[in-house]
Amino acid sequence: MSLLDIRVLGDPILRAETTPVVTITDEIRRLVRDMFDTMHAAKGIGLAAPQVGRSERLAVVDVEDNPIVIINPEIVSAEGKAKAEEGCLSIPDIYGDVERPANVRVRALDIEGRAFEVEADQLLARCLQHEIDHLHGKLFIDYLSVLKRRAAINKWTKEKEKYPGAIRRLTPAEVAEHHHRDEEL
Ligand code: K1U
Ligand code: ZN
Repeated sequence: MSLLDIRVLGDPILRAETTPVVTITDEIRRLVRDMFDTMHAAKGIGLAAPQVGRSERLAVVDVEDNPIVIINPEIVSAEGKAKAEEGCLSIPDIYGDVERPANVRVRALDIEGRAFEVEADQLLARCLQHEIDHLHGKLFIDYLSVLKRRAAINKWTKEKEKYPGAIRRLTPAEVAEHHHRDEEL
């Protein structure tokens, strides 16, 4: 098991389009496992490939102990509107209210390459949309009003000094807590 470094705002990979996955290789399966481990260690509910420096179109989510891998995901329908606070593992300590469709249906491939659909509301709907945005180079701060976005970016100007090279390496405490949890399971 490996914990991966997380790329933070400023790394151009977070703004790039991803490439669809054509073949689910052993290497992709290992990447997915490492992404779940990294997401759990960082206490996130989602993680997209660009956040760990990869350009494949895939992400993992885990809301209320329901781990889901989405490969080449697409939103096939979206309804309603809901506003709630979001954070991002690639913009630590910055938060903002984002309005998004309240309900979505997402079509994707699972880790075996089988097509499936998931219908989601509440936090899962928000998380799926946040992760699919990452796969198209979009970040939650892009939805903020001009003033709130400017405030978030100003705060980030100071925060980013903690992440030389735009890399967030999980702290020894985060890694140790993760290993401890792993042993208990
Ligand atoms: O992609 C990411 O950066 C992960 C991000 C996903 C996300 C959080 C909140 C709303 C939508 C999507 C996070 O997991 S940040 C951690 C966090 O803010 C959170 C953790 C548990 C519950 C709710 C939020
Ligand atoms: Zn994010």
